[in-house]
Amino acid sequence: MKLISPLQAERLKFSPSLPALFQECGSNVTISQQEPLLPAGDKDSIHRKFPETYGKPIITFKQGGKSESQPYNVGVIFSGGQASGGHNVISGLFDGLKYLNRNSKLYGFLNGPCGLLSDNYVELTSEFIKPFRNTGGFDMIGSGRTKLNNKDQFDAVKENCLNLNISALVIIGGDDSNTTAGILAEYFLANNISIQVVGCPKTIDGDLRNEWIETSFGFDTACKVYSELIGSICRDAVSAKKYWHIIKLMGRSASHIALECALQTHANITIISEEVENKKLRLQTIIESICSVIVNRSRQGKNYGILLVPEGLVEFIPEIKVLISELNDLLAENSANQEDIANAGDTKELQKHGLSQNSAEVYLTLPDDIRLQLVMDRDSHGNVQVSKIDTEKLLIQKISDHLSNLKIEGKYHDSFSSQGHFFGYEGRCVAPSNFDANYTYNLGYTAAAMIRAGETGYLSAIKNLNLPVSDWQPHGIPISGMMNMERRHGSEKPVIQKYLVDLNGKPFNKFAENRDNWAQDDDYIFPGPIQYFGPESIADSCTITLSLEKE
Ligand code: FBP
Repeated sequence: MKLISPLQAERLKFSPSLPALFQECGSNVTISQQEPLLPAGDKDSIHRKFPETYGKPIITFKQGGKSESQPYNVGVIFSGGQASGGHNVISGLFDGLKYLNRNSKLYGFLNGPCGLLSDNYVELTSEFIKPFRNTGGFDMIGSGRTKLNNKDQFDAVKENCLNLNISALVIIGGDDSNTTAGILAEYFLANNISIQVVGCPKTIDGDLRNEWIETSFGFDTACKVYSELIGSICRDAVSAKKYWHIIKLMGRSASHIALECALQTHANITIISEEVENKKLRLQTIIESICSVIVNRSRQGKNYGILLVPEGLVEFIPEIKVLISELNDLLAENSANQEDIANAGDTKELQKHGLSQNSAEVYLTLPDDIRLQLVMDRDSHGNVQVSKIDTEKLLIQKISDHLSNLKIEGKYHDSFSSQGHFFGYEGRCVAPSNFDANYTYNLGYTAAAMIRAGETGYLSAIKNLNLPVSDWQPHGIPISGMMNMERRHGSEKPVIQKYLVDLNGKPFNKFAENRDNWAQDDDYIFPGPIQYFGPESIADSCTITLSLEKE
């Protein structure tokens, strides 16, 4: 038998809690239809793209009849980056389907959407799933980032599902993957293919969220892991009193993770990309405001501190955003060559290769390795891989330069010593917190209930997540109702709108009210590691973001 740690062994025994409704009748529920959910904008365009699923109602559940339901054959995939709790979505889905009929079958397609295309699958039996219950990671069936976006792919999915008599597909993914779930549901309905499609909201980034989806799974666990690490670094900083720690936190676009970690730890400075964009703060302005905190703290004898930086920052700094967009266009159209731009030594030469004068000047102010990352690290569409840019190193370099100038001017008298960190992958596959373990299990269980109800083009969701699990309310949200039109790769596409930090929202306000104090005082909080056992107030807590938003 494979050796597992004592914690793993205890964690396997964890039995996720169920909301009152599922406790009473399992997944054998019927639905009550609520108001139709229409998209907030672009109604006509979205109606044209989703004639079959447009205007579907939000659904809630009530006790079903006693009769045993038919057996279901269901397929499931993970799509995109890992997020703690994925295995419990599958466990909940499996248990929900077996509750409906013990002859139901669940097939896991391997390594994400590409497994659906290549018919690469495994049957998920009770024995197969058992060792993965309450564990982190997506290794039960793997994940991937292949995009399903054309008719040939949709037909391959249909073929491979029908060969296994699969009548429902569950897609566990973020905003893009659930957009695909909506498009696939529409395609199947329009072509009389009887395969239901149900999505589940996953991403540590916390940006698949709206009025109906209170949070995406994995956000809770990831923030708890990062906050533990940040708390430990705060303690080290205040003990050693010699370093500024510049910590980049995962979250490709939105700054929810950075904001939550700031609320959990009271780090001295946290940059929120959405505020940078809103106030049109240039890189130099950001650097000057960071340095003013460093100088003030140094005057109080505190030549140390912690700065949190969201991973996606550079794309929100106005002049860098323009530069990235120009580079994307030039390199995607192949009208410029990566090496030519990388080797260009002055603005004239850069302009010759297609950059505007402003962007050429901005480009030349960046450190060499950042320039190379901007030009050479491209994704398959030719776009800059923003998540691979060493933003923490960029800031360290710029802060050092500015402080040296202040020193020459006699305004700063210390020496700046820094440590750069990136917290990302270490937070995505940890054994899910109790919150995520319960949430994900119930998302899977709700997906089974939605399959039982015969619904398609829906996202599995749960309301009242700040309350005890018994008060949680499972429901289904029509994906077409969450769409808006966005320009992607040169044309207007329907996509689920990404939720960025709301600068009028309670979590940001709480941060904004306190940040001046956190900058000057050592008001650090040390959340410590995730607790799986012990007092509910510790082991079952949800994020500060969620509790403030639901206040
Ligand atoms: P998803 O949106 O697919 O869940 O992924 C989010 C994320 O973890 C980002 O925070 C990060 O920028 C990115 O994935 C990293 O991607 P990769 O795993 O491909 O390196």
